[in-house]
Amino acid sequence: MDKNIFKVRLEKLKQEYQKIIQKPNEELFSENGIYNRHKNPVLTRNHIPLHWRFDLNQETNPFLMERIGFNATLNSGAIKLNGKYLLVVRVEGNDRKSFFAVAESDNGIDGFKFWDKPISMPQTDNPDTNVYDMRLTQHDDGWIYGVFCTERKDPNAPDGDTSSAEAAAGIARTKDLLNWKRLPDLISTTGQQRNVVLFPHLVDGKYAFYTRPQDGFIDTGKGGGIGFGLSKTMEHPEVKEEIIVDAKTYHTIYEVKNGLGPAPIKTEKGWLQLAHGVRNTAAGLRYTLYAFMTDLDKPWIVTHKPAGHLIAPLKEERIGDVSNVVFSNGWIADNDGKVFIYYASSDTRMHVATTSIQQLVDYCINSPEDQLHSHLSVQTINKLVDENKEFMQLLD
Ligand code: M1P
Repeated sequence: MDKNIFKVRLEKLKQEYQKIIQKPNEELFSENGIYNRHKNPVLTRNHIPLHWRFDLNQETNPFLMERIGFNATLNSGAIKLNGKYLLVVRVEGNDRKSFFAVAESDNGIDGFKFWDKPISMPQTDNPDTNVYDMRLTQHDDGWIYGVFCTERKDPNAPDGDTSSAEAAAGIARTKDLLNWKRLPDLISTTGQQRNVVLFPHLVDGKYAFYTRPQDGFIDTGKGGGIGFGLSKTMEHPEVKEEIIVDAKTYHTIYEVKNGLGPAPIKTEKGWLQLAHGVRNTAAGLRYTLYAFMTDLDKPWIVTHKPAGHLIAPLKEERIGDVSNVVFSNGWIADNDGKVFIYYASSDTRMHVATTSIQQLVDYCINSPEDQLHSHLSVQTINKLVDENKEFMQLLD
């Protein structure tokens, strides 16, 4: 055995890791003028710290082999705290278990580095098998809430069915993303829940949740749509009634299902909302992101909703563990109105797109709605063509 193998590998691994976390990012030209993608992913599995992966003791690991492997860094909650851009990342191990870990950057577009250890999430009486997709909400009550999906084996699965699962909304709160207090899972009467998001203000003196009721683990069945319901407390969270804010709809990008992304951003003109929509294709489910606005005082009423997707998987984003997917559960609005949209591609890696509140509001208010029929789409295009007649010389 080459005695130097440990030393040589250590140097190489350190160099590669530094290259990854120091790689500068670059804003790309925006064809649509709504947001700018950035050249490099902000987080990949290569950003996982070496001390999470390798036993660094030469005596017990003479080949410096990876002892714990990581598969993906995806669907991340986001928040700005003490001037730092923080992502609560869904990290997935090679063992398929996901968990949460915080990654921090000074500027929000590059230099993301994981904190020393992943989050040790306290358990309820019914331990989570898997947890993922945390939405962060800085609530008026002073707590930062993390609402996430907790998944457990379906207790009613027939013998031999080792796949059926139940999804519910797990809840924990913190002040610093380091110390978390677990609260009971959200009780709702509408089946399984994923993509649950806490609204930052009380509504009628109650905590308000965006929900996504569904009959099964994958299929929404008769359920589906982005829902909204109220709970008297967070200590015993229970939504007794859910109204549908944004329903899944035939022949749209959210025909099969949809779900809210991050907690909404407040603007003078209403709440900016980001969601994912899912449709079925011969190549499998296609996940895209869309934006809409809800009323300032009644955040369960949609006021503006452009047709189609805002962000769809493009180029290398289209390929990964679950291909043809973009998913977002985190964005950050800076005080100057700049917005950082954090999105994962194909359940594999994290990206950022930057824009502004002004641009997103303009997009939501002034982009045409989906008229749900091809001939009406053509009418909409032709209206723009006619209105553009007097400006056509601009294209010469
Ligand atoms: O694989 C795509 C996404 O599938 C699920 O989304 P939804 O809840 O809408 O079905 C989630 O498991 C999500 O994590 C994943 O990115």
